[in-house]
Amino acid sequence: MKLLCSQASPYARCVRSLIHYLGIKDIEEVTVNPFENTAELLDANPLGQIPCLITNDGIPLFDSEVIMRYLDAELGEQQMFGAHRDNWVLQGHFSMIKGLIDSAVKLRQEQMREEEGVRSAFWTSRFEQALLRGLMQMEHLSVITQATIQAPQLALICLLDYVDFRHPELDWRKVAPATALWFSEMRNLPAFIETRPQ
Ligand SMILES: N[C@@H](CCC(=O)N[C@@H](CS)C(=O)NCC(=O)O)C(=O)O
Repeated sequence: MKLLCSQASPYARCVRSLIHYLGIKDIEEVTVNPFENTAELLDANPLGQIPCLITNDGIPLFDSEVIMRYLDAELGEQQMFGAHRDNWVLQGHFSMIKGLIDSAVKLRQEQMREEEGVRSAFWTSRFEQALLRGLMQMEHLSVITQATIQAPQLALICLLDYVDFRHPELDWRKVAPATALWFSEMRNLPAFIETRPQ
């Protein structure tokens, strides 16, 4: 199998961390810059987005959540999203964290606008506030007290590393000290050290 991905993408990092965490061996990671619109990426994913997994049967799979669910179901033990279809609390936590990754990426896109003048103070503040609200709520959720790693914990570590990497000015530790303490330990697990963006 082939994973079209990049080091910096937090969505690709979720998939790459899951691969390392589950000890999956037969996936070739191919670095792709989505903005170069390579034929390989556009043929597999007309959205032009990474990550995109091409299975051994040639089936292109995206987005990151679908790839994670596929790998967990086919090559894992259905441990990452829970074995029970009624595990809605976990699903809700995962959706929120995935939404926070969206906010962090949109904040980055806003900051990357070439001319300062076209950056929107409204959207910048809206994405920052969503991130801070979500992390404040995280303080009260079982995501940071559960001993095992499942999809929400894995995505949260990828989110927080990305926020520190791209948005060091965002003082999230002040509003989420328990999450910060949890993160300081979890981010050193091998699956996250091996996949951390430089
Ligand atoms: N919902 C998608 C989002 C993927 C995504 O936005 N990836 C970014 C890289 S971080 C990308 O490919 N951006 C290029 C674009 O949107 O045109 C997922 O979860 O995989």
